[in-house]
Amino acid sequence: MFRTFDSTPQADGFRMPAEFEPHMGCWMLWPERGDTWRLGAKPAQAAFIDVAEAISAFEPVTAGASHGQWENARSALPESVRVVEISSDDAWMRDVGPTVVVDGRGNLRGVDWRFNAWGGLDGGLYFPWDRDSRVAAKVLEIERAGRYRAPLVMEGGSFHVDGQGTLITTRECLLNRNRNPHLDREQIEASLMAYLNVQKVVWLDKGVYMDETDGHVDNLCCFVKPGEVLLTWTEDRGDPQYDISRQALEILSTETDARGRPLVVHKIHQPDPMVVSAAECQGLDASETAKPRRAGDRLAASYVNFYIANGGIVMPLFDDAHDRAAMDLLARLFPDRKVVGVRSREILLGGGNIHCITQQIPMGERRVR
Ligand code: KQY
Repeated sequence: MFRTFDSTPQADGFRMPAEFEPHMGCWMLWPERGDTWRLGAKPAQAAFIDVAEAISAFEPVTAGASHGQWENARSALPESVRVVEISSDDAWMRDVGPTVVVDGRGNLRGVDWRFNAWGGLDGGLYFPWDRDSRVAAKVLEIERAGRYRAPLVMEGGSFHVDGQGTLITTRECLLNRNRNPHLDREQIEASLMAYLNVQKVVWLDKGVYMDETDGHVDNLCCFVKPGEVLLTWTEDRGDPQYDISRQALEILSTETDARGRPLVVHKIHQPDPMVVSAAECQGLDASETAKPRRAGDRLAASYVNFYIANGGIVMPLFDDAHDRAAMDLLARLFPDRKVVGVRSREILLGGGNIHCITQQIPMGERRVR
């Protein structure tokens, strides 16, 4: 195994780049569990293929698949996608993969967070999660990158950085008693600063309504460039999302970033509220160890859950009346990138979206350290 460092990225001069900085590539996992993905995961696999294909037009994509699914994944994914055998408990690479940090000399290392399936036995989404817990180390091994073992229980979807010292997250997730109950806010901030080399943490309150991750910020709000954020929004005051987005807007409008800049906030209107259908629930395998799905449950649909690739944006589409405006807005906010939409309801049914199933490896040449 490549070296695991006892120090921290901050002490060693490494930082997490923003997602909009250049990438070496992108990692994904292949979906297969029948209690997350309906109909034996076939519809989800089709959506993951669409995402992998879209991203691989911009940067190299690697997908991890289990021993039992490797041949199927290899034959189903485009040739441009490298498929390696990695076992996992599900397919959320954003959350189980490493957070890769860089120094100023082209060196890459990865942060391996502690993972407890979004809350462990206190509201977590499935049990066990031991295979997920080893995914980050395996990715770093294949990438020939050294590893930091971070002391925090958290997931890659629970924060975004601007690459210039600012991190955004939510209290609902990072201060949840089911993640790091022995740490207070200051101690969690200190760990974020040490492992991501940020200087300022902006705390939003809650994530998207009914988001089962305990409010991951990657479904609510992201940086589009330093000093500018994009926030999911609704004009419907009767929708529970209204107060959540309104409150986030108030915080973002009064905050400054690590460099003292006020934040410019762009709003992106959410798709119309959507729920799980009875037929979709019936397609799931019965399970006593995963979160049950019920017909009529609201889905945490958001256009913010997109992936920023080299020269591209791969964004979720929902066959919704707001799809067009969302695409146009992203094209305006990212004028140097091509915006590609992928119909992603099958990913949403599993509880996340395109950002949640992807993890970027930032640019760097010198990995064996
Ligand atoms: O939001 C994410 N980053 C992951 C969603 C996980 C949902 C598990 N059912």
